[in-house]
Amino acid sequence: MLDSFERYPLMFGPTPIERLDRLSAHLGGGVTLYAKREDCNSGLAFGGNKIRKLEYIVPDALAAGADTLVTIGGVQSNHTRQVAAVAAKLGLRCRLVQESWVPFPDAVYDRVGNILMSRVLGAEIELIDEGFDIGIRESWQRALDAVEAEGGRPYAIPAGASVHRFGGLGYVGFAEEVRAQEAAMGFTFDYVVVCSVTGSTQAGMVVGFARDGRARNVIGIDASAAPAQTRDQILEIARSTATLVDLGREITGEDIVLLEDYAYPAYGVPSQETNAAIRLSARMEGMMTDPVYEGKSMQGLIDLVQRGYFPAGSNILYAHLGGVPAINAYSYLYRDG
Ligand code: 5PA
Repeated sequence: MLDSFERYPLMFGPTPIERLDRLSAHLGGGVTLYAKREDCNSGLAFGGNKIRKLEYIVPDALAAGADTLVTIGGVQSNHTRQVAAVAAKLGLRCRLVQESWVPFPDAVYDRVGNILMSRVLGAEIELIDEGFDIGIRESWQRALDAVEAEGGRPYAIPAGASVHRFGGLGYVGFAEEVRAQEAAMGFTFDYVVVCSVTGSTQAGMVVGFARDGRARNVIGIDASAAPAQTRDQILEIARSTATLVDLGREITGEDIVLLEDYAYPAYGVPSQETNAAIRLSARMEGMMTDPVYEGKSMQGLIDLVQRGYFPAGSNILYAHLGGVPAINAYSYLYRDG
């Protein structure tokens, strides 16, 4: 589906799929859980899902003759950290707009984790006091204009590398990679569980798995706490990506499954149940997840298994999209483990 698109390799290669035996058994053994370790996909500042997306965006930035990548996220954005690492690797400059998307009071929230790494990676960072919004932001537009005014050639990467015409391609590639791994392993996954906020991860998967009739087997877990906007954005990106890759059929609202029950109390703020899920997957599998994204999709996965959402015997693939560096900004919550 992707042969006609240029890809700039930034990952180690296909990401490993790991069986989660202890967690599966702990949850009753009725289904088998696996994790696809997108969190270990690259040597670029701990990697994560944006690296896979950026493989299809970087060729366009290079072709445009850009000298500065400009993007936006929250203070503890994983996306901005990954863009900073990619810029460093390519020898480009990086300008990050980091907004106050998360109402979290940890004293060193803007000093540790992702933002610490982005600073070390050499990005120029502007902190802006604006609340959560995955849409196109004025602050980002101003940063693009500022780079131009300084004589630079900015390349615009929207929040989460999502609303970019190539933003969905990386996770179409994920589905193709999973299909190849399924062929080698001799079985297919019945469900894929994925965390959604800006939408192109799930959108790409929906398009990629639509090819063999599995669009609705991609179970999105909303972590935005603004699910209507996230759902619209997933659908919009999936539709345009389907056209781009010549899927041969339209994507409709029916193809998008987004569960809204786990994002509470707010974007970037974990509930007690999210923290319990983070501890459980850590203690069962040695697999770390974070309080903003993967802890919430892990909570969703655990809850859905416990509620019997998946038929007995299902093989379920949890897409681990990265994000663990942010846990450092929540140190007080985990002071006793
Ligand atoms: C992010 C996003 P999408 O934005 O493609 O829906 O992916 C959600 C997601 N897991 C899931 C992790 C670890 C993520 O980092 N992060 C954003 C960021 O700024 O880091 C785009 C919001």
